[in-house]
Amino acid sequence: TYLPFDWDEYLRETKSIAAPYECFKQAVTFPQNEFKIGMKLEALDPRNVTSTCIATVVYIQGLRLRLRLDGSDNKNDFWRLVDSSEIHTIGYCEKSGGMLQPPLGFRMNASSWPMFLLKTLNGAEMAPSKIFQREPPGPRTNLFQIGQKLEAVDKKNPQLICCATVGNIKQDQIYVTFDGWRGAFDYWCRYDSRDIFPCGWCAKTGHPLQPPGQKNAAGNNRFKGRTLTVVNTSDIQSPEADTSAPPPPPITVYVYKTCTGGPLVDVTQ
Ligand code: MLY
Repeated sequence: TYLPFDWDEYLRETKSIAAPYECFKQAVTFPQNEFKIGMKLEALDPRNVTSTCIATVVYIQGLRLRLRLDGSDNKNDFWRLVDSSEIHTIGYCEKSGGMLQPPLGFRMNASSWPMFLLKTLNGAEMAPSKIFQREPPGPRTNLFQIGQKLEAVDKKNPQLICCATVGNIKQDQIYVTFDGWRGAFDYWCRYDSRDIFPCGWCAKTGHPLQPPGQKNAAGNNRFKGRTLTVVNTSDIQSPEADTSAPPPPPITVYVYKTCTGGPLVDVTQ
């Protein structure tokens, strides 16, 4: 069974507060997710947002859909909420005077697109319009404050939603920092991004939440100490050590913040 992350305990431990619900462009009453794997719909090509393409639902997680553009490869899947404004029922594009486009990186010759389109839609299960949800309105201004906690999509691993903190604010942008990670995944986004959620959103919508990582600078991690890596275990010698044996693999040790380490400990790790 899946134990949801204990936000209350974590907020207490880190002496921090959760960003209030009003900060987010997310539904207050949760819509149902009635999409099914295999259903087809229209989606904007995330790599070329002026194009509307055919997409297939390849996976479902809580209120999110994992989508793959028809005619594209499986390396460019992306995720959308069931109440995203970027997905529509098939026929929507044409009704609004547009034309379905091949995805960026279409596997075949562009001239085969019309035939490909016919074939991909022939006999397909099209997502019915009643299961698409209206996008929530969202706040009119940036209400976030530095230090507030939230849940955020890791854009480099977009299947993951993780514990995060507002690290900075600039006009209508917030800087999302991932708790317990060193900064490689952090990003700026608009306050009304659909990739950020209030604490507890994952648990309530049936989506897994990644707990904080264990590599930590700011002390906002449940282990309270820094994570340090022993960099050179071969320097650890006892009189009876067998010098011909291969060195043991590196290990991770948890050290209290007050500990300054020693020559074997690389505090920059
Ligand atoms: N194992 C991968 C994924 C890291 C995910 C980081 N997120 C949760 C902020 C890596 O180390 O690159």
